[in-house]
Amino acid sequence: QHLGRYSQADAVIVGAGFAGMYQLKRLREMGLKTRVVEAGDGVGGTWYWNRYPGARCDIESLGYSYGFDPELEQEWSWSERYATQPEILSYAEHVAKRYDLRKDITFETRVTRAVYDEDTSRWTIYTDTGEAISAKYLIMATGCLSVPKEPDIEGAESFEGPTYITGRWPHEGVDFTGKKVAVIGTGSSAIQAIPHIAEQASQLTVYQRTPAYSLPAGNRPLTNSEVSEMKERYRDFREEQKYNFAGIPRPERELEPAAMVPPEERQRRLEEGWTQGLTGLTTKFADALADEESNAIIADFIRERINARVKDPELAETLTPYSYPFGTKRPCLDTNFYETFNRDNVTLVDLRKTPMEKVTPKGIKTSAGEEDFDVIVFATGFDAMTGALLKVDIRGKGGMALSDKWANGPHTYLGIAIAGFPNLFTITGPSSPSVLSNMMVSIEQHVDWVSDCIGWMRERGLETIEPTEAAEEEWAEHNEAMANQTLFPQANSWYIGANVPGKPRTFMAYVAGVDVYRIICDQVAASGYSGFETAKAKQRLEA
Ligand code: NA7
Repeated sequence: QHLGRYSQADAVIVGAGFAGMYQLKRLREMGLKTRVVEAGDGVGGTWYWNRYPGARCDIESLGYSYGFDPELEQEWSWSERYATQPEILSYAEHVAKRYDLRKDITFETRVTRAVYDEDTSRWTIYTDTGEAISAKYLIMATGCLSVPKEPDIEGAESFEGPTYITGRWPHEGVDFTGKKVAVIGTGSSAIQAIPHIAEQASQLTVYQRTPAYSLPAGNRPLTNSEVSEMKERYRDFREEQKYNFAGIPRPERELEPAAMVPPEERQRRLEEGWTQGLTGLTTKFADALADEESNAIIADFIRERINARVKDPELAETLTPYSYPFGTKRPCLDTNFYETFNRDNVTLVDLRKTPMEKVTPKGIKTSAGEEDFDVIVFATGFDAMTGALLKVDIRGKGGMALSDKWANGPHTYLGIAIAGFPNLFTITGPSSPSVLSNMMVSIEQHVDWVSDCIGWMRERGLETIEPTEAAEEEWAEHNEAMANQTLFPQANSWYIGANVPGKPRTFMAYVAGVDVYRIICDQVAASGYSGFETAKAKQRLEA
């Protein structure tokens, strides 16, 4: 029995990041009474929480924005090739204001539990502020990389000085001046933060377990003419984004496998790809992420360049990745990451050679000994894809817990819906291609698809929709088969759950591309939502 506040809505959306905000706009326009519940005290999701120094988007700013409103894209101007976290956050705030979204968002409130009632075909959504909301639709817009991984290092709690997690950075910032700082991790977040921390700290020690493949971002201010040219062709560009493999239309993907490309042309393409951002190099050969030899051509090219950026050859070698193919862990873009190790106040600890033993009250102990620090920064990543969904105790038909259903890994249909959990939708859920793409493109595609599905149900007086077990099984098999055609399963990545101790290992992203995926989703809708079962409101019609 719930004794707190009780309210009703047509739809509840969890999360006010870019997914939740657009979903709210769509459902409200369709006439649904919609409530968004958000843990933070502002909108922006990822860009609200990740305020560490140097935080920036790795997708070019002109493409990392909503495409749903031609007026919005005309009135907003990005200032740099890659936008900083503060600029993206102010874009999110601008959007919230422009469409008056805040009035339907409840901030500083966390959804703890959501229970489906088969008799009423409704969800009851419970919050940590004691509210229960009854809703027909529950939409999880909780993000793919939103729950930081719990520090999985012995003694992490025992450190006496301040500790910070990149994904939960204090809003007031952190002053490292004169401090002896440790950073644990060398993923995207660490690679962005380290050059900034090194400039302030008296001494910085970086603990590296697996070296990353990082390319120079080549960030720079955008010129007025670049911005206005994009504004002139934005409508075409949005279409290109939709029907592109990663939602990143430039550079276009080359069609030949590396073996068919003569050496000189290979070299030319590699030099070109080097400056073209996240997808620059993987688009240069059709089989870059599928063939070991093709991939090795790219990996060797990057290794040489990493070596050229670090003065001490031994240090350069320690920073160079060998243990997994390029692109099978998320590649990084950096500004002065490798050069930072040329500074006198920066030290690298190779945890492969001297493994981490524990965090102590004074510092960090590896097999080589203990070092004292004033501050420790955990840049240790996220419980990706499933973390935020499983943090909420979601109960479907027959009281089934989502955590039980997913005990051996997440199964969904299209990454959008889950058998046994009617009228629950997951924006960019597991086994959708989202994390391998420009998130904005994937978010809009999912939100549009879910909104259209709800609209279709309403037109037909349908009360519930859920995927069949068979459709879900088939999608899982298709996903696995596609992933196994690539090199992705070779890396211990967060795509596969390998970064969280004890997490089931299954490849959690659809690798065939957002373009192919969009076509599949559209076909499912056009065929009357094949793979889904729907039901009318029987009891109420009979009554
Ligand atoms: P990532 O990419 O998961 O990076 C986390 C880093 O922390 C990575 O280098 C890990 O090494 C390291 N790590 C994690 N746990 C430990 C422990 N226990 N000991 C030592 N080192 C550890 O997270 P980010 O936040 O950088 O980036 C996440 C995504 O955000 C990124 O992919 C983009 O999509 C944006 P490992 O590789 O596991 O050996």
